[in-house]
Amino acid sequence: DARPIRRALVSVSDKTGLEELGRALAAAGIEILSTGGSARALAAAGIAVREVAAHTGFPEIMDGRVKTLHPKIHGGLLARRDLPAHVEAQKAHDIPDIDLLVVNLYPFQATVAAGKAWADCIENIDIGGPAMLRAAAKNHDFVTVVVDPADYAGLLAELAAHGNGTTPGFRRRLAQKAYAHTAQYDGAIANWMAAQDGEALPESISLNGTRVQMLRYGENPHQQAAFYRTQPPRPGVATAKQLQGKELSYNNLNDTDAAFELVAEFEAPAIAIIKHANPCGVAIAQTDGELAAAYARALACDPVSAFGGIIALNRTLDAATAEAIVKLFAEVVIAPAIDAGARAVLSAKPNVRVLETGALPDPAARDVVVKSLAGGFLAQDRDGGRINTADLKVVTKRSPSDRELADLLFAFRVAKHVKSNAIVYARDGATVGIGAGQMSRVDSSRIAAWKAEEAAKAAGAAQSFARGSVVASDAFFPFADGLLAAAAAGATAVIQPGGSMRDQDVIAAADEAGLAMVFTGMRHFRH
Ligand code: 93A
Repeated sequence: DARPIRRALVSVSDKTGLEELGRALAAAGIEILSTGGSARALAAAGIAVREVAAHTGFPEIMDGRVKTLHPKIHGGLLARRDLPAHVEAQKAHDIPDIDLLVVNLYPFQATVAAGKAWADCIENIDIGGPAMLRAAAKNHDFVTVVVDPADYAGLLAELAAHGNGTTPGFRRRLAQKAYAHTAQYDGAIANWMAAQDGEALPESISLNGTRVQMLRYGENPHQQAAFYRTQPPRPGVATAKQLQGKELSYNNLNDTDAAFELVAEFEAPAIAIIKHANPCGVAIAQTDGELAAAYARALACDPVSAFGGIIALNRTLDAATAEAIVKLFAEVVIAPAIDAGARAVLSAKPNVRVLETGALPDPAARDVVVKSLAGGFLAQDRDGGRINTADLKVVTKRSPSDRELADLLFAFRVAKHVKSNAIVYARDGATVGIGAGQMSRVDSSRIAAWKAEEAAKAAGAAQSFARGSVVASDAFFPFADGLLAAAAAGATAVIQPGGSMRDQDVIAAADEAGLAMVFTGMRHFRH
């Protein structure tokens, strides 16, 4: 029950594949109608084509703003061939059928991405194209609609298989694609206009995603999942090139994103090991040449959990660091660049997924973060907050030493990427104990201290790694108990937002324990 195609309308901004398509349609005896530029391109290739203006008897006007917006076009796309009244109207007004519509739209998103002026962007809002796409898609019982040059080959195969016709299922799939495309196109326009007016979170917002791939399953095997890329994408997981390894899973992608956003926080060379979206070790180095050593220090924080982890770097991965990484099983390695030596090392472990991004996500870039909930979704600005020395307020009698200060800032940046309640012990630019995702802050403190002890045991060290460390808390200590647990574990300095009703009690306890403590004035909850 294929429907034969006798007349096509072709109107495309992206002329990719146009010549081959036109030639095949003409060879199949299909009459081609076309708009100015598309008609010229087809004619130049020696393909028989009739101008839409000749077909309608109405010229393109207003710089092309009105070229296909004509009843003879829309009637030809919308007429139900099975309704006598529609067929009568076609006869009365001389409206021939249009059986196939091939349209792609003015490049609005590309114009915005190129940083063009307001007027250019406005002029690149396509009106006639979406109108035709929506009309043809509505009438998919009779009309075939193609919006993506990637579908030309499939169209030609369908025509060849069905005597120059298309089948209902084929037309319906393409109709769905056309509506998804026009919705996305209008969403991009609306979001751009909101952004021009400085509204990060406008009255209504459109989530523009294009599917990159279907995933084997979601967070669990009984859940379906897919990976979508937004426009324009921030550099990161969505723009990465996979150099080797098995297909990425939902959890891989989620964890890899967390890992890469974390290392992007640091100006110094940094390496992080992530499990279940929480770091189990992070370290920074003085120079790029010390990345392998930094990896060893990150690993020492929690060598048990690190097995099967995700490893992210904010520098080019070199052979020495890759050698260290492949000694333990890693699920994913992500870095802005992977040098030839490192590639050779990694290729010996073909299961490891290796991603190269070319760039780091800008930690200060504005972006909207979305989380769905029953009946809607929450949207917020990305947490682009970054604490520097100048933001700190010393609240204890003792001020932190320079070494403590550097570790405090490091630990607080790590804590921003640990699920709340987050407690992070750090020493000499490496985490030594991390407590994540507990309902009580004091539990996170205890877990972090216990982890520091376990790590020390595993390394054969005489005393807990928390001895002589500093500690960061993502939110204020509501009572002195969490802070005292940290002091008992051996931390000498504390960084926390402050702002509790009992700040004075907590400060007094810190003074009594001889701790240095700084307030950031900024909280970093993460859920
Ligand atoms: O300016 S429009 O919104 N007005 C129209 O009537 C119209 N009809 C088709 N843009 C219109 N188009 C678009 O022109 C198509 O969607 C396509 O992107 C482009 C093709 O123009 P040309 O064939 O002249 O290169």
